[in-house]
Amino acid sequence: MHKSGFVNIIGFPNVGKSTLINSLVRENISIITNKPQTTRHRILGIIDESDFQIIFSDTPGIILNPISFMQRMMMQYVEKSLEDADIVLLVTEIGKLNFFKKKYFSFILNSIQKKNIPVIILINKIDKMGIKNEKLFYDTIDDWHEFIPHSEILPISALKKMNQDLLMNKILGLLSEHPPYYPKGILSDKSERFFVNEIIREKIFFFYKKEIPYSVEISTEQFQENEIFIDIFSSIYVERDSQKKIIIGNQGNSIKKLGYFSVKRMEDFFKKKVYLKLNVKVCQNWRSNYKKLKNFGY
Ligand SMILES: Nc1nc2c(ncn2[C@@H]2O[C@H](COP(=O)(O)OP(=O)(O)OP(=O)(O)O)[C@@H](O)[C@H]2O)c(=O)[nH]1
Ligand SMILES: [Mg+2]
Repeated sequence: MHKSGFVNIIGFPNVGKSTLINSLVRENISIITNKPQTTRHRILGIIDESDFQIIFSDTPGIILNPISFMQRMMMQYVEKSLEDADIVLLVTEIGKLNFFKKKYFSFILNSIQKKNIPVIILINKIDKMGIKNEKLFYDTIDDWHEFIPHSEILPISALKKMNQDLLMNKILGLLSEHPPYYPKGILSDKSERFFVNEIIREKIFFFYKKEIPYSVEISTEQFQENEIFIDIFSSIYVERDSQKKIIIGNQGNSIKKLGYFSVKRMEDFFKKKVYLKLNVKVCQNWRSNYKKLKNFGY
């Protein structure tokens, strides 16, 4: 008997969806930052054993009022992942369910429940729980039970891998018999260039402030690999000339630092020496330009 299925992770921004997928597949396939709206794509992370294959999906955090074209595309990934899920993992944090959250969750859950897709509600970041918010934690669980009676609720810590075995057992219990959807041994659906782009973007989130990380998109024009090293050429697109100056920094110091730390992370990820050339280009209003977004792989 072989089990297989799509387990799709959804939730509001910054709740720990990417941390969870990385922890479940035991590889850093999705970038993590402490800022909201880090993930912009749907990223598959696949694990398999001889008797099962689970295809997890990380998705962008739910934006209630998407403004730019990019945000709308991001929300399309969320919608799509609600359509093809065999199981939904709804990630949330400790906190009361206010009117707006309830309204939006009802909307999502209606569509899932109509299709009889099982949902597991994951209350994440319980490692942060102290005596002070213990009451809030129990209130949160009560809120969810009241909101969705008989729902499956599991407190977890994606960061500390708390209750991960329990979660895996629940998932395996819910999965149906099915041959593998993907050849065994494939970690993700994304290309090497995608991971390069994401690593650079992660470092930009880390080193640059305010709107810069949100105004940036990366395109890797060259990825040439041989036995010993990988030669990479990537362009950083920003929306304005002033942002280009900030990315480069005084005497190129900022971009040098960005390059240095990106290479370190890439060498760790690809397990090979990396040579990286970075280039900064201005592409006005790319976030609201459908054609440009398509070129960027949205
Ligand atoms: N203490 C604690 N922090 C966590 C946990 N899971 C995630 N975080 C932190 O929460 C922040 C957001 O994590 P992400 O995994 O990027 O969150 P996300 O839901 O993917 O965010 P978006 O991609 O923006 O929607 C990071 O600073 C993580 O380190 C957890 O279990 N415990
Ligand atoms: Mg994320």
